[in-house]
This record gives sequence, structure tokens and C-alpha cells, in this order.
Amino acid sequence: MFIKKELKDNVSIIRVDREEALNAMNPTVLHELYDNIVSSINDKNIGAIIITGSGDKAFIAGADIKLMEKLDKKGGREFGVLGQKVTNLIEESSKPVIAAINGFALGGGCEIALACHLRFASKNAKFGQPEVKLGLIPGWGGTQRLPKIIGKGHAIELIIGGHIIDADEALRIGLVNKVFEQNKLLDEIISFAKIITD
Ligand code: DAK
Repeated sequence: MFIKKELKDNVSIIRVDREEALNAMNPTVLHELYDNIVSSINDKNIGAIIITGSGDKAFIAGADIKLMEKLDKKGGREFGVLGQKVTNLIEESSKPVIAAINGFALGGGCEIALACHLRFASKNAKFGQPEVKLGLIPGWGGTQRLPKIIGKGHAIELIIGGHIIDADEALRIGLVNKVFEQNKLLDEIISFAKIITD
């Protein structure tokens, strides 16, 4: 099991729990994430959903690079479609989905955050679309969502530069809504979620 789910009042906290790989996503992680989001959307007692990562180092460090290296054409396509299914589900959720970005949000991890309706980060959070360094493009909707959120110029810079930015820069360019101390991140988001769902 790569997902931990807990309920704080009417807020569902869905945690990607693969800390030894900085919460990188393989197909099992994506399937479990999908199923847990669906069950939270369908639960009438839940008003908002938070997605975060286990540990204090990473939100999600991307798609699983070690796995991707081994994929053939068909496997690569299936992995791409699966990631898009998850990001589309998040974006189209009838309940607000908030990313609690508690560390690295890279590649597909940044794309999961981009699909969320709101993004709150801890001070140690780091963001990037480093796919270009692997000969890829962001394939789970990042090329479309990033310019809508931060504008075309900043988006192109991040996508073709492949560099990593810190939480202050992410706040400056509008990639995140707010930045908190790491130990306050979840409590702050839960308080906000309660305001918007009460
Ligand atoms: N995949 C697999 N394992 C990962 C990983 C990842 N993305 N990120 C980290 N890990 C693993 C490391 O391999 C290491 O495992 P062991 O070697 O100990 O077994 C463990 O997590 C701890 O990482 P480090 O030892 O490297 O930790 P550091 O603090 O030194 O460095 C780091 C942290 C985040 C800077 C570094 O781990 C790193 O650079 N990681 C890779 C980040 C990255 O490049 N992410 C983007 C992945 S590409 C597409 C669909 C989807 C995608 C693309 C196309 N199409 C449909 C076209 C998606 C692409 C991606 O997401």
C-alpha cells in the first residue's frame, strides 16, 4: 500500500507514502491514488481533499524514473494515460483538492500539484519540471496547466530550463498560493479547508 488516508473532521488527507523513493509514482501508486481520490469524492461526509507526501523531504519527486527506463512504447503510453487519468480526476473533482507541498514537487509530482485547485507549500518545498533533462516533456498535463497558472513566459522557462525553484520563487510567480513553516502546513490547510466547506 502506497497511500495513507486519514480524516480530520470533514477533510480527507491523502498521503503518498513511498518515502524511500521520495514518494515517486509507479503505476501502483497512481492506481491507489486514483481509487482514494474517488472514494473521497464519493463520501458525503467529506468536504475537501488534501494531497500530500510522507516524510519531511518530498511531496512527490516525480514519476518513477527507474521504472520508466524499462518501459517499452506500449508501457510508456499506458503510464502516460494513467497519469493523465489521475490529474484529470483531481482537476475535475466536485470537491476542492488542495496540494500540501511538503518538499520536492518535481516532474509528475509538480503536475499532480498543478491539477489541484489550490497549492500551499512548506518553506523547504522545491518545484521543477526537469523532464527535459530526461528527453521528455511533462506528459500529465503540465504543459497545459502550468501556463494557465503562472503565465506562458514563466512556464516556458521552467519547462525548457528544467531547473528547480524554491518556495519563495514559487510564491513570487504564482505557482503556490501561500507558504508556511513545514510543521504548520497541514494545520493551516485544514483550517482553510474548514472555512470553505462550512
Ligand atoms: N524516481 C525514482 N526514484 C526516485 C525519484 C524518482 N523520480 N526521485 C528520487 N528517487 C529515489 C532515489 O533514487 C533514491 O533511492 P535509492 O537510490 O536510495 O534507492 C531515493 O529516492 C532518495 O533520493 P536521493 O538519494 O537522490 O535524494 P537527494 O536528496 O540526494 O536528491 C532529488 C533528491 C529529488 C534532487 C533527486 O532524488 C532527484 O533528482 N530525483 C529525480 C527527480 C526527477 O527528475 N523527477 C522527475 C521525474 S520525470 C510522460 C508522462 C510522465 C512524465 C513524463 C512524460 N509522457 C506521457 C510523455 C513524467 C516524468 C517525470 O516525472
